Amino acid sequence: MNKKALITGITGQDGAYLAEFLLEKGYEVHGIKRRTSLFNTDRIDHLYQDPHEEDRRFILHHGDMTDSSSLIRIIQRVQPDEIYNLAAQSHVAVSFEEPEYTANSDALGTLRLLEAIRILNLTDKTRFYQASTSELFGKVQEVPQTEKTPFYPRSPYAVAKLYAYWIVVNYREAYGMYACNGILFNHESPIRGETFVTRKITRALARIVLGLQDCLYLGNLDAKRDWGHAKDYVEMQWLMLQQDEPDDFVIATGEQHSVREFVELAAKELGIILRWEGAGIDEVGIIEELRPEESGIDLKKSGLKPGKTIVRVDPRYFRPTEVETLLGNPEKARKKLGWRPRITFNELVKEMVRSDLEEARRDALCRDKGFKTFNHHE
Ligand code: NDP
Ligand code: GDR
Repeated sequence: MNKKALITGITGQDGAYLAEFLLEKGYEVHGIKRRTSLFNTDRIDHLYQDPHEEDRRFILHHGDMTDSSSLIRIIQRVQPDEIYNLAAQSHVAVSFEEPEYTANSDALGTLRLLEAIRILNLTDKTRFYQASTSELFGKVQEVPQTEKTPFYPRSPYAVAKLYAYWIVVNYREAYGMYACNGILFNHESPIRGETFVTRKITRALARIVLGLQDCLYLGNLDAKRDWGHAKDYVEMQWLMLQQDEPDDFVIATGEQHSVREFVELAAKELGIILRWEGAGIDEVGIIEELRPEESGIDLKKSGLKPGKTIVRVDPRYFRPTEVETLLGNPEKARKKLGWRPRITFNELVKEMVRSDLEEARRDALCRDKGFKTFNHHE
């Protein structure tokens, strides 16, 4: 019998990579997607199996983290060996605009899943993974951060995730459930949501190079993060559920870069050497030099020239309370789980840039053939 996994948030970045990973391991993978007015399954369309196919191993169910009845019904039907709770309103800046919804889906949503396991008498069968976050550390109390570093959340998102973290610990202790928190630091990929800073940068710079966009507007350029690759991190989510005892783990690379450095590296990948001028909200990124021979990209058609400003600061992207710096220490995961990330920061940036350049090329082709293309600035 194949093991059965249920993934909430299967349409998201991690959900897509995890589904792929578990299918390769031979699992029967069930996913919860919410109802949307347009299709939202782009990231998992390549895994889709027609409901009429026999021996399907990839099955989607309609449900929502804010709706207990749907969660109980799905868990009852699937009887999963493992639940991966990845669903969340996951955007920190948006959580300041939708704090109540964020708490409902991210905090209470986690409780609803744990209660469903209990109500359905699955506490001995179903193992539970919670997508916890480095945002719990917020205003950091210690560098680098470990499983023992005190939490100090700095956004409605992080506060909601703090509740989720502790309710997982509580259900583990109270009911003996196999439930774990993966305290994951930022992880990115070519399928990262377009409004997170890394993807916003690689997408905008690729579009600038093809003349589809004029400028990249960013918030806090000094923010520092420990960025890894999502592909490496989903393996870890699975590993945590394969141990003798449940435990919580920090997952990080142990390396830190600023938003400014990310921009510089992504630009360099496209053959653009940037220099920075000004300070604070007046700081701008200007083209210092074009090096098409290094990137292999023909920059003649781009109309870009040294001296042109292509990055500006826009205070609308500042957050009411910011997390300035995060750096994880993944030593426990390394020792106990034998895990270490394989993909380097440079490789990550390169892969994201190349992928967004492909996407921009498709848009440029449409434009050149007279079709309309749209860009969302967020
Ligand atoms: P994404 O934003 O890419 O995906 C979030 C998923 O949750 C999507 O499938 C989304 O559906 C779904 N979702 C949101 N609200 C609901 C709801 N009310 N009911 C059902 N589904 C819902 O996030 P990531 O894949 O990047 O992250 C996965 C998890 O890990 C999240 O919980 C995030 O908070 C956490 N995390 C992420 C880190 C990162 O760097 N990526 C680091 C640490 C933690 P839809 O597609 O319809 O929007
Ligand atoms: P984060 O990721 O808040 O760390 O949460 P994000 O990429 O949104 O921001 C990282 C840092 O970059 C700064 N920043 C900007 N951010 C965005 N989105 N847009 C901008 O224009 C911009 N300019 C500067 C931010 O202020 C911040 O300091 C992510 C999410 O995946 C969470 O779900 C997850 O829990 C954490 O990572 C770990």
